[in-house]
Amino acid sequence: MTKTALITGITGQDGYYLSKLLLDKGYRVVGLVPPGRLGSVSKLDELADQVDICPVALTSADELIEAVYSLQPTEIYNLAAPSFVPASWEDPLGTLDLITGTATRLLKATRQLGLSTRFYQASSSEIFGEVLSSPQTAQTPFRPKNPYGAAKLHAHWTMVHHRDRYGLFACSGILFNHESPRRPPRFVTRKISLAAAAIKLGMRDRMSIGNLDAKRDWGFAGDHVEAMWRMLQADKAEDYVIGTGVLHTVRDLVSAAFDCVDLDWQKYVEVDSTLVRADEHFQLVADPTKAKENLKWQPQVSFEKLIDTLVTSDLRRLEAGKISPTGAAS
Ligand code: F7E
Repeated sequence: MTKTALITGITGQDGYYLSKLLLDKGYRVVGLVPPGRLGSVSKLDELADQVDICPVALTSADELIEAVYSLQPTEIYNLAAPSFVPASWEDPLGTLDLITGTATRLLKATRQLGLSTRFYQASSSEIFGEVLSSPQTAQTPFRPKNPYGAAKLHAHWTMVHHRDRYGLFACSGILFNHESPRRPPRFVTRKISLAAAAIKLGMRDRMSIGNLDAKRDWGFAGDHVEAMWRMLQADKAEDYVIGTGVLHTVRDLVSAAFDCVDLDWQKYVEVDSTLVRADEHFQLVADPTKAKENLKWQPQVSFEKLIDTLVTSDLRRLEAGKISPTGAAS
């Protein structure tokens, strides 16, 4: 029988890669998209015609119950979230409602309908926040430092409570940074790859950056969505941290990107102190041992290959006039 996967946040980066993976595996893929955002379905490019779209207000418990009941999904992937961390300070309540509210409403719908649907909650390394030890596992204490991390943590606990109390097959993937050419350019990887490509092509002459010493565990989004799917195929519902286990600085990232276009980054990059985030001295890096052992999951794309893919993609899109040198689609 054909499996049905229901995805919130389908038009984002992870929604694209997850849809592709599930379609390749023969799933029927259904995206729950708020009626006011149906235009964003075109972001799925060639997949837009292969998935079904169900217009649903994620803020409406009734609409979600109706959608889950009529679709009877085998699996639900709850990916919807405003994902740019600094923006969560501007709208903490909206962030909380979209992240925690959607998770809670979907979990409640699954539980009330008594379905055997397996549930994936997209969690984030931001729930670890100000860590006291590195690397992090699913047992590391959570000390989020921003409204985004706090909302993701609330959604995580809500999922755990539903699993413990009602026996739902539900789990969290605590994902570290994962990137691709589909990442919007306000995130640091695409910001840098786009600038390196635009400067190489003579379309820009400078780039401003925040903290060059900030460190992250950067992987490829296509690898990380594979882990989401594997979590829902396991015998037991458990939470996993998903990351490469390798830390790099933003300076490494800048240097790797400019190396790809044979430019000396120090001539083009300037630090803008207004872009430096407060309190970012901690090291968020995954210990993916459990995912490797239980799920046989391994990241396939190295940091260097990832950066090369981003820069090459931005060079091509700029040359083809598909994006502007500062990032907006044209
Ligand atoms: O920042 C530093 C910045 O904005 C990465 C989201 O997917 O991953 C993502 O969140 C690092 C930070 O992503 C600039 O301070 C320096 O240390 O690309 P980002 P993020 O905030 O880590 C987590 C796991 C999520 O869950 C989120 O949804 O880079 N950084 N200079 C800068 N970052 C930006 N954006 N711009 C700069 O100029």
